[in-house]
Amino acid sequence: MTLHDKLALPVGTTLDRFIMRKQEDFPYATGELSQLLRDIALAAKIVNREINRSGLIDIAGAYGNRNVQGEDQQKLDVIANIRFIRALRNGGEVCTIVSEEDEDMIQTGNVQGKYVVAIDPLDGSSNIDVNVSIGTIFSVYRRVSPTGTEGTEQDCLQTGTHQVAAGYVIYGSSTMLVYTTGNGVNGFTYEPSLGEFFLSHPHITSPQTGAIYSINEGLSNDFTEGVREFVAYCKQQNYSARYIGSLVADFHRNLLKGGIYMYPATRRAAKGKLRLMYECNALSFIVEQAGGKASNGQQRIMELQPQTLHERCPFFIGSTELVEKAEEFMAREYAELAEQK
Ligand code: P6P
Repeated sequence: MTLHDKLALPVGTTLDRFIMRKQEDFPYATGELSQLLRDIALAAKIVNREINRSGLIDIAGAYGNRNVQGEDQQKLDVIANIRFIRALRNGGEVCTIVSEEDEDMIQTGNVQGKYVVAIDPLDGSSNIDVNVSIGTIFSVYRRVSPTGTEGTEQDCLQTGTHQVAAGYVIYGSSTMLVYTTGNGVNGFTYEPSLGEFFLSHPHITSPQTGAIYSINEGLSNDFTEGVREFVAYCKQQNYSARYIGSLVADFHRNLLKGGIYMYPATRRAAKGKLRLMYECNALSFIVEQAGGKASNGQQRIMELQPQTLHERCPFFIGSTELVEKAEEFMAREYAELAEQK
């Protein structure tokens, strides 16, 4: 490389340019999904700025309401929800949104919009005040109802296999957007001085196995025997216990390094804590595209048929060999459950 070349190293591929180049991966691509992804990236840049300032302006802390999940809303939950809904509404491509922060479907008014988005605008927000990484998680579906009308529950309650795109934003030591449109997984790192996401992690693939397990062991007394036995197996293997309490942060680390994240059913949460529509399906699409696996302990997450917008499911996601080992430990209890039916 000549001195001249060294003087002005290329800054890399922006998200916009990457999306446009990949657009030809889509049959009959008319640019609407590309526009939708840009709308999400715009909202992510705005939310990133507000998260980074939250200690300086009065937007940290509790909002004073409880969301449909019965969880205390943080001010930034509300702000992030507004930002993503507004960006998707203004972008015009999305007819209906399912958000963790809203009990009912949100009609954007874009009745010609071909897409539906399910989103957790800010997951792990209880960690905001202690400066732990948090994230946004999103899924994109093509509507099944005719354009020209409002989106329907049928548009929203599709299995994860029908996702046309999914991704997450991690607001951490750096802010990254990681997404898939079914042609592999790519990661983009935000450069705030330029206001752009740049391709930093092309073609992300997840190790087939790993030595990290992520689960809230404080709930161990509530775990089923199979989960307890798998956790004991991880300890026998001298795996590292890593649990941040922020799904996107735990998932992102395990995606890159190999490992398994688990939020099983417990006595208090018979179907687990995490939501199928806007947490489990999105991350399952990502992990499968990266060579990993995601199940509820017995079934592929993306084949679960949602019955309600905010339903929860037990969640085991990460390196294929670790998820399959966990499923082996749980097989006996699932067989016993099947016999009882
Ligand atoms: P627990 C955050 O509330 C969240 O939804 C995930 O981000 C996180 O992994 C999990 O819940 C933590 O739950 O019960 O271990 O505090």
